[in-house]
Amino acid sequence: GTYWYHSHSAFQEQVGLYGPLVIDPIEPEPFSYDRDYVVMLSDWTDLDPAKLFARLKKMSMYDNYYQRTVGDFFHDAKRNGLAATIDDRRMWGEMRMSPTDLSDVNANTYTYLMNGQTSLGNWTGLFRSGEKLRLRFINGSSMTHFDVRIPGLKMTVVAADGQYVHPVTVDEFRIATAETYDVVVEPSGQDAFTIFAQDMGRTGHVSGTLAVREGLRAPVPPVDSRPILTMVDMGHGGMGHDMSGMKGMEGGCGANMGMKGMEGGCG
Ligand SMILES: [Cu+2]
Repeated sequence: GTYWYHSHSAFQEQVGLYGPLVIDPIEPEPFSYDRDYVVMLSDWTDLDPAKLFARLKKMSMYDNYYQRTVGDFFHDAKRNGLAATIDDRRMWGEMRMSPTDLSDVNANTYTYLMNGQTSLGNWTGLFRSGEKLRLRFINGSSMTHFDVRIPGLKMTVVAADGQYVHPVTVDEFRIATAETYDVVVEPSGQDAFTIFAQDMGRTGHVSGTLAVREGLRAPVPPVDSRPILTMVDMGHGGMGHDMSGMKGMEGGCGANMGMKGMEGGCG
């Protein structure tokens, strides 16, 4: 299956001490493919990671360029009522959190990489039309959750974290830090397809290409509009803390935002 290794010493992982591990199975696999590629996503910065960490300790919202403003307050008050808006601001204030805080460090600091290349570097995996490709996605980032899609192609997820899963066909998947997903795709009808990975907070992306030869590109979509967190995402769905409520919240988190990182807070 698809795995990876990384250092747990100091900040060595942030500076690139990691790599993919592919373990060939003894038994035949329950799916077939003609070629496979590792697609490893990561978040790079030229900053000394110790300095980055120190900055986070002093000002955790340094990278959050979308803090809510007084204008947002009046807009929300008009839409939701003054009392509800004050209540909302009080709840966030008491948690000392922000509904626009989706990741502490984002593309305002990081450059996202695909197999060590920027979008300009355009990592390319070759295929012949009609071939089945197995893409071994690995999130080797330090703290970035990516939403991944290949416009024009369905992806069939066949393994997660190195374990086979009942195949599920999707247009997009979210991959949290350290997770791996193996997907099978069958590119045809076009010479090039873009592999597009945008961060969960929609501050940036990295792209690569599946193509019939080197040097091709397909259109790269714009980054989607950014989400705003709600109390449900924070595990405060107003359902109390009984078990039935907790169950509902897990669903709410997954379905609403797909916030993998928040599941701990929900369940
Ligand atoms: Cu680890």
